Amino acid sequence: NITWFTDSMRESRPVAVETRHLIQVGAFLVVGHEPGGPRFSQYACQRRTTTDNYNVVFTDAFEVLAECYEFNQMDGRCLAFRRAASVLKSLPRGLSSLEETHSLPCLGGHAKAIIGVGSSPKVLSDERYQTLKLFTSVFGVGPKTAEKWYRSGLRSLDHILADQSIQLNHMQQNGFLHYGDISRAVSKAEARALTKAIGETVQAITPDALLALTGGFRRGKEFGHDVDIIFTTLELGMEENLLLAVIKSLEKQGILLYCDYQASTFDLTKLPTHSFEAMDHFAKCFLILRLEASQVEEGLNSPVEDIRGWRAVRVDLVSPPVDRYAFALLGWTGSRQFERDLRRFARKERRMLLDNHGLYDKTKEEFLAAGTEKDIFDHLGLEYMEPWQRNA
Ligand code: DCT
Ligand code: MG
Repeated sequence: NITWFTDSMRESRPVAVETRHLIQVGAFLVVGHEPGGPRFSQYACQRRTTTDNYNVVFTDAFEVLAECYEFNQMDGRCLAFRRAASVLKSLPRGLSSLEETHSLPCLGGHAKAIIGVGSSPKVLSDERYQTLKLFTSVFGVGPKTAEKWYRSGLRSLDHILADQSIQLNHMQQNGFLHYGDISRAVSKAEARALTKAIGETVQAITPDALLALTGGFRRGKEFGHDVDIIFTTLELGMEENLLLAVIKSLEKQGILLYCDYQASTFDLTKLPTHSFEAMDHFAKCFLILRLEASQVEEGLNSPVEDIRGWRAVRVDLVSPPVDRYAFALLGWTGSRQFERDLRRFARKERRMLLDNHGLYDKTKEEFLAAGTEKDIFDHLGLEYMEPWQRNA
């Protein structure tokens, strides 16, 4: 007889809980004690969230609305819908009534209204939304450029390519050149093949290296929009050279189709930033790599009529100093919502500042070192969450 406390002891009611649900809600299942404690945290870093989403109808609707608000630069509303989606993703089953939402955090009146009506958002058929979505699907095109093109009357990718007054930058040119390939999802098998290729390249340069596939694939996702890989050398201070040598080697192997290299601007005296949206300061590169069908056991995620025998894939590489590896690994594993809330939790509940570079304790006025992700959870007084439980 296990009770799933949805809000407080007062309002608790038993629900059917299967073993897999027990695993999923983990820390938030209480067996008849801990008086009055709310069981659904407002922080994503306290909700175990796997890739099993039982409320995809609602979370898809919320995410479309969040994106729409993002296009309109209404950050508060955007975040509100992202938070609402994140809460529903952590539920061990599908919502069956509006009443069930009353005990959940982060669900505002607007979100509840959508659940009540159960309809898909009208913006889906909105021309502006559709066009901005299309334009931002091109690698190198952000919301601001998309908006500019929309305002000048452009409505399709062909319109943009035909417009003589538009000067595409190098990244955007490559975004258009490889559009068919990089707008198609990357499979887990493809991500593994690229991790193997990068791993061998790193190994050939530095036998003493750390490397991990991060991003959505580390969280157990089957598909992603890119492949995120982190690596470093055990020799502190040599990480940037390692990344440069890897890029050179990929070029020599003939698989480097595009490279945007960003040198390190990491300053170890700076306090962690408040903003999540800003990129970290480690040496990194945004690549487009050529992946051969022969490298992928299960074959490429390409249409059957595609007989080229290869495809282009977006790959991000980041190379932090080894003493910051755990922070960077935690940050690059995501999800974005999980990371946002981890930082918010640190700031609001612990008077600590966290980002991809480090953790600073404002009370003790000192940086806290970490060799593993677990160390960071420990410093924050949080139960450890496996990467596959961070799909908030
Ligand atoms: N990240 C970060 N700082 C940012 C943006 C993102 O540290 N300013 C982290 C969070 C997730 C990780 O980088 C990888 O980013 P994405 O590839 O965009 O996310 P993903 O979860 O891997 O999604 P997808 O499966 O679509 O690639
Ligand atoms: Mg990714």
